[in-house]
Amino acid sequence: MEISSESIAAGNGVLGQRMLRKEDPALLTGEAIYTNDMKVPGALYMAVLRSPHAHARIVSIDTSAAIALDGVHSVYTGADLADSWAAPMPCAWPVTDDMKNPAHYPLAVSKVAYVGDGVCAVLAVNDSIAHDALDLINVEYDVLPAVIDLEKSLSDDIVIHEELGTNKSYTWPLVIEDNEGDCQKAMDESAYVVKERYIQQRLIPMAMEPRAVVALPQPFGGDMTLYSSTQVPHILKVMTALTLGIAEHQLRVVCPAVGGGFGSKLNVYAEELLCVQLAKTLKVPVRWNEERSENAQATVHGRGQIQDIELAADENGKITGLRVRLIGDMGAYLQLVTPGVPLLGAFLYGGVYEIPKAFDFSCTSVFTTMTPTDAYRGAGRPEATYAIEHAMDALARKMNIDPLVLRRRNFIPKEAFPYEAYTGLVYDSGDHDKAATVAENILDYDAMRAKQAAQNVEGSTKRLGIGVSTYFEMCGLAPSRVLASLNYSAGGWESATVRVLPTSKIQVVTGTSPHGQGHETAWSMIAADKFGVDPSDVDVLHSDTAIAPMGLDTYGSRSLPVGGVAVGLACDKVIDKARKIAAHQMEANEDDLEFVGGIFTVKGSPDKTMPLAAVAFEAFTAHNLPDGLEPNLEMQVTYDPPNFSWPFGTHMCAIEIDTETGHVEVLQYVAVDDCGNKVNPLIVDGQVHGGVIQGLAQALFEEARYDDDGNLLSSTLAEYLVPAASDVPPITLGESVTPSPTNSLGVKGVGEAGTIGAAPCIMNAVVDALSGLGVQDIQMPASPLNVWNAMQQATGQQAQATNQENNA
Ligand code: MCN
Repeated sequence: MEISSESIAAGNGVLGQRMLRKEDPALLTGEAIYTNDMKVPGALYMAVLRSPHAHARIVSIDTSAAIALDGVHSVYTGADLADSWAAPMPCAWPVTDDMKNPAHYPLAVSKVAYVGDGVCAVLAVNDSIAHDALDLINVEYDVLPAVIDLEKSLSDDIVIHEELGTNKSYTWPLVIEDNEGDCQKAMDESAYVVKERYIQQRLIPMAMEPRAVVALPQPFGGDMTLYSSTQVPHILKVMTALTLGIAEHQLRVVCPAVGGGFGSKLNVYAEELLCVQLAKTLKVPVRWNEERSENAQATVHGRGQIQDIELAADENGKITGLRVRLIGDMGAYLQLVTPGVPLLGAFLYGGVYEIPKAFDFSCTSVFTTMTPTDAYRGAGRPEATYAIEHAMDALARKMNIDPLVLRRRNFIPKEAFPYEAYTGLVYDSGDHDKAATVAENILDYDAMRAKQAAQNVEGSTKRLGIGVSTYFEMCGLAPSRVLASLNYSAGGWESATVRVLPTSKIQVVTGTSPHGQGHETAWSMIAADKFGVDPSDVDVLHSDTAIAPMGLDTYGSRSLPVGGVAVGLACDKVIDKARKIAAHQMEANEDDLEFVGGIFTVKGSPDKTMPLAAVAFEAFTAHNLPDGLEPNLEMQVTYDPPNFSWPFGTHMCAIEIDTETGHVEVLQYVAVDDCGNKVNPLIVDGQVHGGVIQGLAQALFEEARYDDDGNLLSSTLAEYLVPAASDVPPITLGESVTPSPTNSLGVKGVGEAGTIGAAPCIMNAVVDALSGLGVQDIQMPASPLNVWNAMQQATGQQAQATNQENNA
């Protein structure tokens, strides 16, 4: 550890130190055990036959040749298992009372609805035999037309789930009180109105580790342990128990090391349910490991929205009204939180600006014959931020003013916080001008604009673009009662248990489930800071429902502002109890005790001391405790925050476009992400770097492409371009710290911040570089082809306009 014990003993604390992550040596040296590394004697290997058609009826299935293959144990169709499920696969977010949700089972029974839909499960003695057997299964399909286009889907010409009678799942309006239709008035009467359509292309999350499952029936008791590469062991346990109709206390879910998820492992998947069900029936372990192309088809996708946005402003550019109409692409079925994703963005279309109640939002979501969509880093919030920030740039162009100047005219001022927004939500704190100023100074904004003016002259083949984006993020995904008002089925609390062991080492048990975020380090630092010990003296236990029975897991950048705060509060409770024991032992009044650097001292009597280690041992032996006090130093806290956590920030970048190839090069990237107090700035920096690259990936590289027949054209890493190390630009991080006033650590989440700011920042720069050539907008990703086409189209239109002028 880089922090000296002298410094800790002096009460200097460890919070805010750039400590290396404890978990990394095992991850980096290959010692960490991932689900697929587990050795499980006697396990059967599962492989899933997937539909090659986007939309088809299953006419017949012949499994005889597969069953006859040496090493195959058994083959199951959807019909074979139809009676195994107590309930369909879960969707935990029925956003409206009339939402349409087709019954969805782990294997399709009569119809498939996307390429990759599971049709049969093979169990064999090893993985390769299981996969070989898939080729021997003969399925006769009656192929139906695919539904790929969201607007065509809404017309219901081809209904995917006939029992629903429509492809529309729901329409959800954000109802603003006292609004009285002001939005239309603003559109009719304001000096400026921009009306834009943006497409949020589908993205494939591509976690480094694809999914993997081991279901292990325990001998004697009949209980089951499910090992899964998931972000949500607790939610998975409850949902698996409900779907299979088994007793929850007889199921234990464990996540070994998990190689990333980015939201895609916040789910309950068919393969998890199949493995548990088959292991339970056969009383042998059943395991499954996802292949990379299978991951592209069978793990949820992200984004997938059409956004129509109208932004009205007065003659000074002050926003007067905002209207948003979304069409959300749900894919073939509703997964765990599919319908709720657009709602998470609904509250953020106003960005960091003073928006009047002249706001009108609704989202209509439709089924298509593509892989289901669900949460992907940011989940609704990057989409919303993209729309408002890209529209702000369109407005600035229309007004012919600098986009940063326009933003500043609309910022919610620092003095206005806590600020009740047009949506009724209260933003707890913010200082947008500061974040923008820090970014502006790092980029040297004015000098960059001057450089741009000199460079982007007629005939220049390297055009400079400057991008700006700002954001507010609603994260933490709590409090529970607000989630209830959105029809979300779970709460937003988190649980922590802290115990000081007899030898004074500390154990923290958390309900969060890290999969790359470094909670072992960060939670150790929180406890070490509270107890005045070295973080290496703290052990963090997580991701096993037998050890951490209560929890709501990791997503929505909730772990620190909810779970980490719970850890801090549990430490406080333990210290309160230790204080009683120390006071009793030292025959002092507990109010007269100070606790600094792990030692209780009687105020004014520096010789009268008792270290935490001695208190812990007294608590353990329980020979001389105050009357009525229970032995041991262990406390539990379940924390439900009073508000969401509201990080914010400004991103800026400079890019250069080669007009002869359409290639975009990011020259410089600046991110100022204010996440309140930082537990570990090194982890925060890493989270922002990763997040920025994911936003940049949406802007420049990634797209899940389908053909008209519903075939996924980008199911390998050769076709689905994730950025390589050489694509990563220099990133400079600027400092802004505005502590959250709503939690005891003053922290806000940061896990998604980078992603939220980055895509609009890059795309604003791309359009900025080319607007002088007449380019109005470019569809993401701004690949060389899309950029080149946009330039050709704009140049063509300009030439046509000049011809028309000349002819007139
Ligand atoms: N942190 C801090 N100080 C702050 C804020 C955060 O030190 N003020 C630290 C926390 O202590 C924690 C980390 O930053 O170690 C992230 O904390 P938080 O913002 O609470 O986010 P979560 O831990 O809940 O992580 C979820 C978030 C999400 S939603 C996605 S998606 C995501 C992400 O984190 N997926 C990731 N980061 C990822 N990082 C990796 N490596 N892999 C993923 O799949």
